[in-house]
Amino acid sequence: MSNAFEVNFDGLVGPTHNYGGLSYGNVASQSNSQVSSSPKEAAKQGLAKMKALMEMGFKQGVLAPQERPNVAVLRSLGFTGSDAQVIARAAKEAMPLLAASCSASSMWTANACTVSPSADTADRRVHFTAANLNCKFHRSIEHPTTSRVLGAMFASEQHFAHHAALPAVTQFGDEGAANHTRFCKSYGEAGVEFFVFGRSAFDSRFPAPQRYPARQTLEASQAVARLHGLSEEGVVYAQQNPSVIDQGVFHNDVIAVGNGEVLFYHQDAFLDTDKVLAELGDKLARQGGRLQAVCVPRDAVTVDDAVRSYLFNSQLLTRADGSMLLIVPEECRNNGNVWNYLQQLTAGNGPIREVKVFDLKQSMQNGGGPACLRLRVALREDELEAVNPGVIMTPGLYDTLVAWVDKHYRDRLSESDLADPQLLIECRAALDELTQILKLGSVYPFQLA
Ligand code: SUG
Repeated sequence: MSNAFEVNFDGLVGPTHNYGGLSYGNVASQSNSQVSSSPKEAAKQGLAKMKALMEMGFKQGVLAPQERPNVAVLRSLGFTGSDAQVIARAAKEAMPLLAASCSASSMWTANACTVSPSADTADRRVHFTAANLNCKFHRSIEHPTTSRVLGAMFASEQHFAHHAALPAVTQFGDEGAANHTRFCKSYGEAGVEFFVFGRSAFDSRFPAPQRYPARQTLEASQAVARLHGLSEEGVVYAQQNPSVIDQGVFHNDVIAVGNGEVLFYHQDAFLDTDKVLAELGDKLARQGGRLQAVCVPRDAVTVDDAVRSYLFNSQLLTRADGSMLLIVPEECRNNGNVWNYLQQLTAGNGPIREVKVFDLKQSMQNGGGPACLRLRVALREDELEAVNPGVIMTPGLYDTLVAWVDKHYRDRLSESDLADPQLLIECRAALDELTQILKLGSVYPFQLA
């Protein structure tokens, strides 16, 4: 069997990064609404994480941002005239729509799609299903461009299969890899894909949250598993605890993270935890693996601590010696309970041996931590060779992207700046250059018109 790796494709933060207060149920997004942002700093914080992981020896890629403001969406909502007139009218008559059409939310690439590695799928290709993200308007407009960008990155039909987003109705609400974790003995072997959903669309026996929306449905997860040709023995479905959704856990990756044979999770993350762990353990054992469940007790870290610090929105990475490293946001160091817990965790004999801290404040203020910013794709060596090499991070690409950000990004952006017609011109110039840097071809609406 050829070697296999996990490659993290991080979202490059787009030039319109701002705090629009667009995500009801996401505490950070709601509480930072209208704060002024720094797109330049945001993009550089993300790039610094990519560079650091690359330098540690992990395989790292980059996923391009989207065209914003999304003038085509504003036109579809009835705004007419030149591009500048469309933006001016939306700013005057419907600021929330302009804000949504400007969101740089595609940076959180854990929500771009769900990925199943070839070892798990019936046709032995890597499968991608773009997420419809239809719980939030500003995110529901991402998937057409996401599909084009993924197609340009993973173009080989021999190795990669792409599925369009599920029907855009609430019954099939799908948030991609943020609610999907793959467990395996090693990346190249068949594993168990763990789908966590917030509610069922058709079966009222599953309790729903009372306060905030459950974005992912069971039916969406099941459809993705079918599209990818996953076997029943290779899939486990689990319901997220509705009470944690009501406390601000809008995706499973805000309360649990897994990698290899390890599940790192909060005591309150799931409903029927014992049953879930038993099924996961059994199925992984049948694939030759041994589940190691690391439970964080609520007495040590509360759900509120988890939501504020994003402890679980960390990247759990396997180092060359087989031990694991946790990449956490700085907010974890600022929370006493979480930081104490992490000291104990790494001092013990468990699989997680080291913690590294990153400053991702610009993204964190919108509820996006280290894990939100990356899409994990497990690839065999020959599959990695079939990926568009333009999107694989290298020291040279890092330098080029930093210079590109310096040239095109603003230092500050506030809500009133979104109405500036010059912003659209700046963004298109930046993205046109980016598609050449990353060798993506034409993927944006303004390039296809
Ligand atoms: O969908 N925030 C994103 C954060 C996504 C985090 N992703 C994962 N957990 N994988 C969301 O709620 C806020 C945008 C704003 O308010 O301007 C936003 O879309």
